[in-house]
Amino acid sequence: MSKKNAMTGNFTGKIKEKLVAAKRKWASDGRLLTGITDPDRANRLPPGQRLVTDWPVLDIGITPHVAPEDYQLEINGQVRTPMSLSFGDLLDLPHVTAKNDIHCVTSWSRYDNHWQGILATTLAEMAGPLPAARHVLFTAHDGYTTNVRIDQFLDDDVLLAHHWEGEPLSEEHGGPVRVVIPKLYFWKSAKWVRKITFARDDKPGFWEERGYHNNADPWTEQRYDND
Ligand SMILES: Nc1nc2c(c(=O)[nH]1)N[C@H]1C(S)=C(S)[C@@H](COP(=O)(O)O)O[C@H]1N2
Ligand SMILES: [Mo]
Repeated sequence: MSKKNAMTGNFTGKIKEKLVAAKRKWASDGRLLTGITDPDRANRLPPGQRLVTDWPVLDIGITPHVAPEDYQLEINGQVRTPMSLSFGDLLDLPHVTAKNDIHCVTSWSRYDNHWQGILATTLAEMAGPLPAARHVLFTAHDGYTTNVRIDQFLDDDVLLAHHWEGEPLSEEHGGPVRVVIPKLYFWKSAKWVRKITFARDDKPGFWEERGYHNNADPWTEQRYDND
């Protein structure tokens, strides 16, 4: 299984095949589904979730080592101004601090994460999505991909984060820069993001192709696409 992976060109190493197989099985079995929904968010903890105080590391198994000085973020596709931004370019943009909760589909949630980063809307203002842009596709340095609708990306709480709890985001959690989309299950928040593509058409990402829900709303338990 170490053949060139179809996901991206710079994919190297071996993914955690067992973990991927187990999570695919969860999807086909509908594991963790409670059948309860809380669309109005009456509770802080979404259905079927349990609170943790540590911060689990979850990924497909390759931790890319990207030095901040080598980091580039490409923004392309259906935009007026495609661009490539270095880490320094990103640091020069207006910054925000934000606090939010993380909800991972494997059932852990973590409250009150403090981030520093750049709003997705700031990047969108610079790149200028064209009217044809309806979806946003993320590509990461480990080959991982994920996808959201453009309105989900342009929500006012979506960040490109590079600090967590006042410290540079650690490598295992996606440093130098990761996406944070608080309203969706955390698999939509690409670590080590290297490309943000505004697209006319949707394109399922790594987990979306393996049985996970395209929309990923924790409050209505959109865990799997067969529910
Ligand atoms: N590049 C990349 N981003 C990724 C993943 C991954 O494998 N690669 N896994 C996703 C999943 S399933 C989860 S739950 C979160 C975990 O982020 P954490 O390790 O910081 O908790 O990252 C998401 N983003
Ligand atoms: Mo996850």
